[in-house]
Amino acid sequence: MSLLHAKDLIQYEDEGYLIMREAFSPERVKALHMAVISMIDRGLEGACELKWIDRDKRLPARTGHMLHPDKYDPAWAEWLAEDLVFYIDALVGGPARHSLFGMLAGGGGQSYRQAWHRDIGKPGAEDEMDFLARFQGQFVQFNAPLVSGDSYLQIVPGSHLRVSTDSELLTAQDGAAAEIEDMPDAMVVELEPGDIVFYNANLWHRGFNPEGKKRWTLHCAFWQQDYMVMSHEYGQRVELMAEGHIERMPEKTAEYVRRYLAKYPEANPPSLLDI
Ligand SMILES: O=C(O)CCC(=O)C(=O)O
Ligand SMILES: [Fe+2]
Repeated sequence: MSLLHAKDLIQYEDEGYLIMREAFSPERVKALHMAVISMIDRGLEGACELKWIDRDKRLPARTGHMLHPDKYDPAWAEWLAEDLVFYIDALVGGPARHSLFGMLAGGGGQSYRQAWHRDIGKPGAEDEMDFLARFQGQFVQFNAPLVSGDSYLQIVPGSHLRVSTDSELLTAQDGAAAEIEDMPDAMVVELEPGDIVFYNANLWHRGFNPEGKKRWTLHCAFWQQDYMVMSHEYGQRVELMAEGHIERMPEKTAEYVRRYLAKYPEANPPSLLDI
């Protein structure tokens, strides 16, 4: 596991992303890869519900909630406890909580072209800058690929801390038709298994795999522990509290899940735009 230096934290703060190369051991990558294969096996048997790009070719579509009992694998939880918590807590400046744990998946030639977006930001709104500043350092998400040649995430470095430019707004309007050349200062994030990119989801960014190449990229999000569970991450309580489930997790992963449950509103979860 690589150490995190002050310069890495500054890079994350200023540029809104941090790439750590060879952050995880080959054994870790293998364990995660095997866990995806096992999840696909369970999906084919009907033991968990997966959406498919092509079932016969064992190509799952984007998958969420992989810490829920049906998709759970000790490999996910051990990775979180042993390798990731260290980075996540450092990047949100203190203890974090679980939010989302899943996998971006592609393959079979199925084109995947997202529009340029900020996940939370309010592009073009009058209070855009205040809104972005409110979230700075409070949450983090990451992409960690398990298949080589992962170059599907595109970002505009540094765009998380300033209002959107006219050309960003115009390019976003083009939706899936926009090309990378249309977005000023865009950068392709190139990763290999063992690497990880942490990023602020308010950067201008998109996923782009127009040729539908095989992609398995673990994709997870975490919030600083005091944040109330919001509508986009709501609805996981029953599954996470299944009998004996948290108890079988390594302690640090269990803590992340317990902190999610501790901030679970009984009703009416706030939307990201309300907080
Ligand atoms: O495909 C990716 O790497 C990015 C996905 C994304 O930005 C999203 O679903 O909001
Ligand atoms: Fe996004």
